[in-house]
Amino acid sequence: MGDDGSLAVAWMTPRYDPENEGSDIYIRSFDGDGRGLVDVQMVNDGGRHVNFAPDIGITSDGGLIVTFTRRVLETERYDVVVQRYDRRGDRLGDNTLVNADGAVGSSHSHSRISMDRTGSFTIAWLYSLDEWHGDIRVQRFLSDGTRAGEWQQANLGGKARARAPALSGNGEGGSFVAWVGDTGAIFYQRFDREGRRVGTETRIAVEEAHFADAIDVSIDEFGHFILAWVRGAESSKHLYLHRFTSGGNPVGMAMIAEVGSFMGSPCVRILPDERNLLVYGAVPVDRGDGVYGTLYDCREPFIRGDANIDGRVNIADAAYILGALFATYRCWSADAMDANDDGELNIADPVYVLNFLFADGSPLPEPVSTRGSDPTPDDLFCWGR
Ligand SMILES: [Ca+2]
Ligand SMILES: [Ca+2]
Ligand SMILES: [Ca+2]
Repeated sequence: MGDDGSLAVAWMTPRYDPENEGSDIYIRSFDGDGRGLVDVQMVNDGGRHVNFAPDIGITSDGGLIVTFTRRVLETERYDVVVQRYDRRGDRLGDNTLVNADGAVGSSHSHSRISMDRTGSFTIAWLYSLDEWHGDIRVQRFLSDGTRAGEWQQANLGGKARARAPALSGNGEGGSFVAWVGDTGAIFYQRFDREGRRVGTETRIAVEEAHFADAIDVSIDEFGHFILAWVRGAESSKHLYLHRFTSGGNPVGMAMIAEVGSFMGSPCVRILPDERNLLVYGAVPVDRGDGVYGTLYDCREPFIRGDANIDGRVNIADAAYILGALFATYRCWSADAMDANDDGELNIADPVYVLNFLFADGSPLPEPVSTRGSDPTPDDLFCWGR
């Protein structure tokens, strides 16, 4: 997505042609009102290649940058490729290799892209020597498509079996790379706009964040981030969402966003205005296969004190606020939990609810009878407490 609400999509299509094996990458883009900008067009050059796993970014001036994996059928070589477009959808240069080297037997694949406001961009991908050795590499590019310095290795494990790279940028050139490490845990590493490490490689200390098949991440301008990941057995996949502070501390509990027999790679985005978008391909329980999207909006109407958002205020809400303050309950609505509407979440809020319910205490501040918005805007947001 672009900052102006524009949307660009890239996808893979098999060729279904025995004379011309392989698959191709296509793109299309839309403006903020859903009108077409760039018509459908093929990104990859011809040839007996299987092109797959595309990712796409929108530059600040409306251009598109597409990255994908190219498997050459003759040699079984895997490379990561990038293609740039201007805002009209005209190609800027040709398909260009992202990985500088490509030794026989090694492979570069599963690239992800993040953009920043200056037009430069970052690509992270998986470099694997064999099925036991995988590294996550990161390369920054300037807006004209030239490399900015050397590639970096995100995981410090050396010959560890890292996989499933995910990437998000902070808009200023800094990037946030996440991956699944050889212990099955999810790790991340931040880089600054010069490609230098910021802090150290960090393990996500959440029990559910283990043995993920696919992950995605989105950071905001403050460095807070949301992680989405898929895990589970063959027949039952769970798609999790979890918020973290800029320091990497989990906020609330891991939320199960979907359960199903198939769960494709998730795509999560922190949008402006306290909203978060999750898109995923899935075969959910009780629903048909398809691509699903959910918008989580922290400005949603709420009832004061109704922390578990079941439409009623009772003792369960006091307990839920305590659970959110001192345990790992998910924060559904910070404003609902701010029972005394003083703009802070603390022990005074469940006490306020209990006094209201059982001790003839002060009435709850609006909105109370029907869901509404906060009449006293504050800095409360699901991120923090
Ligand atoms: Ca309730
Ligand atoms: Ca309060
Ligand atoms: Ca308020």
